[in-house]
Amino acid sequence: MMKKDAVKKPVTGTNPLLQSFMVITLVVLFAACKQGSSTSVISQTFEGNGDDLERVTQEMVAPPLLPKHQQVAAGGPKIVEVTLVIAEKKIEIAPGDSIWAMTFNGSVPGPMIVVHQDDFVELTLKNPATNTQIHNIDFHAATGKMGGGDISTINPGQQVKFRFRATRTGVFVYHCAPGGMMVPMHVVSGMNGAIMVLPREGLKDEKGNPVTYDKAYYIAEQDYYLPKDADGKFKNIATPQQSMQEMETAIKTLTPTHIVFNGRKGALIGKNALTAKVGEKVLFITSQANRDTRIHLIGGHADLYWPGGKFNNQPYTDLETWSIPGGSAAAALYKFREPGTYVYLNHNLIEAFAFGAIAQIKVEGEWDNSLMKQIEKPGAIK
Ligand SMILES: [Cu+2]
Repeated sequence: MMKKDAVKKPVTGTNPLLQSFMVITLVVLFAACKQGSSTSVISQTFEGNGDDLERVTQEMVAPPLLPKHQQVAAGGPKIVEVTLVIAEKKIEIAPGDSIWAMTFNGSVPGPMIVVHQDDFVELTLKNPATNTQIHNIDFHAATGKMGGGDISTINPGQQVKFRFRATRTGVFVYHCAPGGMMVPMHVVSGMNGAIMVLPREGLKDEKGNPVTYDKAYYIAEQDYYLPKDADGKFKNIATPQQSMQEMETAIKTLTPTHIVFNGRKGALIGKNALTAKVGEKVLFITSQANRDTRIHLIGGHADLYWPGGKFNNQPYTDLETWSIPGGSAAAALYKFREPGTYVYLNHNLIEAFAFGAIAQIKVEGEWDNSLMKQIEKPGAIK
């Protein structure tokens, strides 16, 4: 009898130690399920090449806007058809200062692409005969073949098409990588952009609960290296070929002549400022394809910041400044709580104010004294 009881006790779960262990195990398992799939990224396997999936076309739009998209995926994985047309064009990046920009779709940065995890991106890349350079595209979101760079190199007058499965969630840089010194020169001539791969069930906050954004903006920091003449003045460069030849010396200084947001100084300032309303949750996606930066929202924060811009990690909260290593993108979500003009900048303040890595967000709404109240206006010392 005694022996039977001794055996039974642990099985019936009356042992308090065992009970605690089981409860902890269940809580951990539940938390793991809430944060996403319980399959490790290392153990993921993939089947099929997507040939039979439903197709949708995504119309590209110029940054800071994002293409029309759903935050929570409807239905199963799809093939998302995207076309990027390469344009070599002379653009003014600050009053009087120009560069022969290398661009995807004519903008610096190139357009944001938005898909969901397990969708396929089917890219048609066109290099019109009016261009002078060989180009291609390397997607940091893709797996193999140099991110697509090895199978997308095209001469002027050619086009190419390839497809990759978006297996990992997050925001990822894409850029031209035609080989050798042309890689950095095309990237610092503006030939970069980003893709956002959303989890199929949408974003989750730090507690694992669903969170949505009311609007999203894509801001890219761009470093430029304009060649100078013997007097230190920026050279007037006649052709894209000359630009590539002259820029090699300029980039080796590792000292940018311009650091701007969205292609040119003042692109997101004044009448071009971004807008939001009090109570709106705004997703800020920021990329830097070449150089480290650090982003700060003056008068605000990142309520949620995904380390490295990768959505399957638990977001950090309450950030004052968030870093973006060169060659990556970051995502931060902020709910505006007070009206006014906010400044979104590179918090190397020299790079922001002296060079141009600075944007504004104009926020409309009612002032809330519960967060800040002016007690006394500036006046003479009493
Ligand atoms: Cu290129």
